Formats: sequence, structure tokens, C-alpha cells
Amino acid sequence: MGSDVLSEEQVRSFANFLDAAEREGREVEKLTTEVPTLTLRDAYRIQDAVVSARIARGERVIGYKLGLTSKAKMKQMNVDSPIYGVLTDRMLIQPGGSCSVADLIHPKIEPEIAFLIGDRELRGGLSVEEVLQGCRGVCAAMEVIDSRYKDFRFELPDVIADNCSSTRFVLGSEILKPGEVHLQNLGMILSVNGQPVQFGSSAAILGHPAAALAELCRMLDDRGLGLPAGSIVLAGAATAAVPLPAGAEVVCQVESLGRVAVST
Ligand code: OOG
Ligand code: MG
Repeated sequence: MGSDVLSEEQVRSFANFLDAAEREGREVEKLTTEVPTLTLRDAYRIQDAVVSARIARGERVIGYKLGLTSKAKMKQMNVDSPIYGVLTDRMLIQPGGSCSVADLIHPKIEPEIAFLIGDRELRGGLSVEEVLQGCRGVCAAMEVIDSRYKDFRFELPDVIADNCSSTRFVLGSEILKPGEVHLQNLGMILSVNGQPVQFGSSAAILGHPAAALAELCRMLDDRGLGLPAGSIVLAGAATAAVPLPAGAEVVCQVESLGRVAVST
């Protein structure tokens, strides 16, 4: 993945810039305007520093999310390769809970499938079957994303540095064992205020949502990391995201996996 270009101080300074934008609910200029040559490796170093700032404030890392694992998302955001970000306990909305959009910049919501990793760490080089064996559960989910960048527009290194627009997420309460359901081609419907707005299939997620999980293990392994036991993993949206207004009731229905709801 090449070597570091930015100094530790530059990494910290970009991370503080993005962290402040998140806390103040304020959009900012993307980093590649100032550093057009920002590398993916340095972008993940900035992401690490953004997450460290959250941990320093008492947040706990509880998992990872993949981004841009479907053609629909790649096309919507005009970027073309899978990425990952970190999920903390502060981002988790309790089932049936609500998400205030007042503090957010320009939130969107998208349908997801979540994996619950079992009691062993997962490393790289695992097949779809092997990662599934390492899961204790799978469920329907939704992710609220909110880019800290102006007009929700960015290049690949920008969005990685911004922890992949991670903001909030909610898990369905029905948890199935991976062996109990064929995950490859499940219909997914996202509805806002009773109106279906996005239709997709779990097959849109790299051909199989567990392929996204295997890809996450590979990307972490590239950086010398494992996927910790007990992690929650969002596989990446199967459809484009839709704007999330105030006063809305949003439901994601996933065939065989059940439904998950959130109000704003
Ligand atoms: C980047 C995050 C993408 C997904 O599921 O593809 C993502 C973005 O679109 O802002 O979460
Ligand atoms: Mg997502």
C-alpha cells in the first residue's frame, strides 16, 4: 500500500478538522482540494486518528462498516472501490429508537445487512463460507450516513478519512444464524413514511453480502489487523441512499431476515 507521505502532525490536524466538523454539524471543504495527491494509506491514517479522538471522548469501537460495495452506491457517489470505516457505540440506535437529524449536516439513509462476528477473531484470506462460519448472526439493518464534506461530494481518500461518512446505524431485532438463511439473493425494500423508495437485492453487495465481509477481513489484514471477535459489520448498502428528513418513519424490509425501523 506504499509508505506514509503525511507527517503525524498533518494527520492529526486533518483528523481534528473532520472531527470538529462532525461535532459541530458543519460541512467543510474536502481534503483533496488542499492535497490532491492524498494517498489511500494516509487517508486510513487520518481515519484512525478521527476514531482515536472519539475513543478519547469515551466512545467504544463496536465494529466496522463497508462502503461502496454495490454498483448503485459506486455510481451514486462516483467512486469505484470498496472501503471501510469504524462503528462506535455512540452511533448505534436502539431497536425502535429514534435518530435526531437536527445535529446532522445532510443525512441520508440506506438499507444494509449486518453480520455479528462470533467468539473468534477473523483474519484475511478467508472464503465466503469460512467468514460465514465465523459469524454468530445476521440481521437486517439501516445506516444513516452524513458526509462532513460540502454538498456530500468527495474523492475516495476524502471519504476514507471521514470514516466513510459513518454517523448512526440500527440493527433489526430478529437475529438469524448464517446457516439458517441463504443470503445470496434476498429482496430489500426501503420505505419512508410508508412509501417504498428503494428496491434492491443482497446480491448487489459484491455478489453476496458475505463477500463484503471477506473483503473487509482482507483490507484489515493488509494493514496488519484482524476483525475482532464480537464485532458488528455492516456489509454496505444494496441501493443508493436517500435523504433522511425530520419527522420520518423509515423501514427496511429484508426478505427472510425481517424488518428494522427508525424514526427521526
Ligand atoms: C460513503 C459510505 C458508503 C455504503 O454502504 O456504501 C456506505 C458515502 O456514500 O457517503 O456506507
Ligand atoms: Mg452504508
